[in-house]
Amino acid sequence: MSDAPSKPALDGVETASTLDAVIVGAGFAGLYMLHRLRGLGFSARVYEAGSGVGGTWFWNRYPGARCDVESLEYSYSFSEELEREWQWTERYASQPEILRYLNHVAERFDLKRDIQFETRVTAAIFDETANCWTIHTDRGDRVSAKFCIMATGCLSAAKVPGFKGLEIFHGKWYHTGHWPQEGVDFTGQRVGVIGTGSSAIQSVPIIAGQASHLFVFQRTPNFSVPAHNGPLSPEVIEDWNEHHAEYRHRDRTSAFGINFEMSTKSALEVSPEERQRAYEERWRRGGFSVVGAFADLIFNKEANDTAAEFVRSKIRAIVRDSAVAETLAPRDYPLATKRICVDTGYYATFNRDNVTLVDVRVTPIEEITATGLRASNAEYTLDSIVFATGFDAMTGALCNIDIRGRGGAALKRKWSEGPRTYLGIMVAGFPNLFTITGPGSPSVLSNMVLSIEQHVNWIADCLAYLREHQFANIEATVNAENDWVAHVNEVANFTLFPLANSWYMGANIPGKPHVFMPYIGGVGVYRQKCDKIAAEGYKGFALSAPGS
Ligand code: FAD
Ligand code: N01
Repeated sequence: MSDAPSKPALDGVETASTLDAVIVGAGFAGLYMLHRLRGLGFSARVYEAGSGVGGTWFWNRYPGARCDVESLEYSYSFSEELEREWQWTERYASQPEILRYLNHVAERFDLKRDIQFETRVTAAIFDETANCWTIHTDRGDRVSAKFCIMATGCLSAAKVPGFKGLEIFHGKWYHTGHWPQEGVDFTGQRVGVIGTGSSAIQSVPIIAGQASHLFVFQRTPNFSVPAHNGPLSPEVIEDWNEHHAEYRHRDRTSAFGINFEMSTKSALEVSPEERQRAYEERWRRGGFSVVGAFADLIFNKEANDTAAEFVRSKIRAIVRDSAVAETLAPRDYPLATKRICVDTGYYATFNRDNVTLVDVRVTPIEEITATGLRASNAEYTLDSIVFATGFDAMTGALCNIDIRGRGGAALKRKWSEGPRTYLGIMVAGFPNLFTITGPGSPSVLSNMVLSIEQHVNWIADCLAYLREHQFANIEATVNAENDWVAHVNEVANFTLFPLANSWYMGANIPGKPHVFMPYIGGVGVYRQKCDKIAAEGYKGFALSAPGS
């Protein structure tokens, strides 16, 4: 395969070069993909819109940002040396620590020399005659590559709602997913946070500690469980160092890619006392563990109601004002069918005198004004507005690129009624285009670093296979794609997930089709399927020789 290097383009200058692969994005996925391809002797270049590596952890610098999968698990497992030399300090690492880690990885494996920063890929066009992808960037690059690998992230297309009047606001406004690198000090300010998803739930307690007054504008309350974050003890670290191979294997074969002890009992088969004990014990442990308290919580509404009521009772116990507690208590969707949040002091923040919860279901936001925000019943004077309003998840970053496959067909058009993929890795009609953690894979329903490693390894092995067997192209067949989409839906409909208006369903973006996008069959089961398909000579994919 070609190893011709090419120079980065200057503004407005076009370069034409042929690489084996272009990778878009330099987060966890893009970095490891580059490392694997290099190891196999492929030439590859990464284009990254940001000015540094890290992806999610480069952009989301809002106060309180940290992972909610435990640090020891939310990290790469591909290098034993890396595993041994990096020491996490907290149960849930903060954004700065994860960003330091990713910079360490980039430097340790000498990745930055093949990454072109501050360069956004605008189009990727499949040239059927030359049998390659042409990638266009906003800096004028035009590069051809045999393979195009999208590592663009599932939660990277930040969404600011189209409120009337934002352009006339005299104060400052921010989106949590595009936080200024220099940080923001809200000391003494009147601040409005719009949204109550994970980003808000992490940032609200900290902003409340700085602001003179904080208004939290809530449309839908979220279920949140305590993180019980803290320093990692020497015993925990020692245990991990000794047993991580075993723990990583356990995670890879599990349902969600994390140490998630799942009870085998139904919530409905035990006594109320036993149920309460189980929930209390999980609440004490913290993190996602409450969802594993019983085997049927994500399948059976009645069972789920018992867990949801338990969390509501905790909210009532923490929040002193009973009306505020009731407003914070979710009722209209089952627990965990929107991503459950993991917090440090979120509900207790509403006991502070300088914090006001505004229910925008009752009093909708009408417009942003020069001095703040007008809801239907009141005007709020604000110095700063924080949009914690989420992302055009899973498909947003891909559809923001003009991706054209065979016959000039646009991916965005193909996905206009919901994403269609085979395994979440490839799309029929788009040969040699790969999507890491794409829709139709476990992706956002899992420990994403683990799912990223699985996809990257599968793609790297696939490219090596094609080279070894002298195939030029790989493409998902329409039949395989149809069967996979049907399977993804069938499994989702077995659960309570489709009952929530969540971003998993595309429900947070006006006009986006309501389709459950990730695959909930479990990461262990999914991995087996992917491995079997590869072992059977890439069943469901059409492989073709050069020129055929
Ligand atoms: P990203 O990290 O999103 O990186 C994608 C990169 O692609 C970005 O840098 C972006 O700039 C770049 N890009 C996109 N489009 C283009 C383009 N057209 N041209 C050039 N560059 C482009 N997951 C977990 O499993 N556990 C957690 O605890 C967890 N915490 C999270 C906390 C926050 C605040 C958020 C937002 C997400 C969290 N996630 C978590 C999900 C997280 O996104 C993944 O875990 C992981 O970081 C994704 O890595 P990635 O490389 O696939 O994508
Ligand atoms: O975004 P979200 P997020 N008017 O979409 C509200 C990961 N993550 O950035 O629910 C008023 O969850 C919206 O209301 P509603 C994690 O996977 C992880 O918080 O649509 N409100 C909702 O309350 C997470 O799930 C961590 O009714 C509006 C909020 O904004 C994902 O990223 C931390 C509105 C958006 O919540 C996204 O989380 C952060 C409008 N017009 C993120 N539009 C960890 O803890 C939207 N909202 C690891």
